[in-house]
Amino acid sequence: MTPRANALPTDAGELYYSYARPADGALPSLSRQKGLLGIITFQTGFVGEGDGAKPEGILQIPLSGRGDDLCELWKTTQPVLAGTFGDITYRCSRDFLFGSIALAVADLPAGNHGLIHPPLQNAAELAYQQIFSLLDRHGYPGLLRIWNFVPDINGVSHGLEHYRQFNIGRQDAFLAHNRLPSRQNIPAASALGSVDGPLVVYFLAARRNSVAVENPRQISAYHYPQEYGPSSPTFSRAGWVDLGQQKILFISGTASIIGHQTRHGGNVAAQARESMANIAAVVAETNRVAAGSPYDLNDLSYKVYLRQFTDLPIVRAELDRLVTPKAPIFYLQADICRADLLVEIEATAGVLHGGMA
Ligand code: 3EB
Repeated sequence: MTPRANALPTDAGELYYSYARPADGALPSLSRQKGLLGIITFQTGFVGEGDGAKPEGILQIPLSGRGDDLCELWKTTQPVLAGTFGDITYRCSRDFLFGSIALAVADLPAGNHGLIHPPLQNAAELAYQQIFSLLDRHGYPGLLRIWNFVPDINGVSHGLEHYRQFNIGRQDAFLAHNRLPSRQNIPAASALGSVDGPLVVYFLAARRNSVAVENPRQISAYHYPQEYGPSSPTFSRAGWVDLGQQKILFISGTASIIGHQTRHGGNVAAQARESMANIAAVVAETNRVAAGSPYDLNDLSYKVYLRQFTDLPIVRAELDRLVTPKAPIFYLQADICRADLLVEIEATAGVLHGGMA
């Protein structure tokens, strides 16, 4: 598979991404911008509107609220249409589809044989089934990037950790939609814990798939051994896509894992350094497999998830030594999918910055 085979027409609409703290009351007008694909906030109590109503087009992720109170915004240069499909809300341009789904997590019976599936397994399978059906129906098969927020991710019910339940349902949906035979169909992803509430997933898709990139320092997550759960996590370490004018790299949530094992338990500074070493390895691997100008750690924008937000000064000091002060870094508080991980870092390159105006 050559990266070139994934090139889109050179007039593909450009993709913009930014983080900002909108002025009080500005969110509703932001949500009416031309070309808006999506706005995400990471606060539990929704602020910005007097009557408490949530402006249309804004996805609220129920985190603890201890992180930066920034919004994340995605937009494109082409006209956008809004729609719904099952439980999914989406906006799409000719080239991109940005969607989100929030599913209540309930003890429902599922499966064809009267089996009771654990609730996060159910919710994950339903969410991913709907996402794949939408992408197939509307012809955006390339799932470029996906973010998963699992309520109480390290909690246990039905004898199984919620993240492990989630992994079973997610993998089953990939299999049901025939997306697992090819490793190129596995998206870059992040998986974090939210405070109690629905399973929330948001994603960016395109007409063509990205090229999946793995990390030579880590076993591919889809090959993790059973000690991390009955079904392995279905995500790639990164995805690279040539959109003509833009060559975009989405680096998955990256943690202090070597091989398949957590390193530096209890030491958040060392975990941050190891996570950055893993990101550097993914960047080097992308530069090896992808044609074109090489990516550099200083050209990425970052999102950092801290299990304990009080670790912020320590982690910030580590990152400030490793990347230029100009690199945008967005810090959030969230639980991480393994109980011994204290930090997860994701990164993006090649997306134009701006559009929050
Ligand atoms: C890891 O490397 C850390 O399950 O979608 C990072 C990014 C992690 C995505 C996912 C999990 C996921 O295993 C955890």
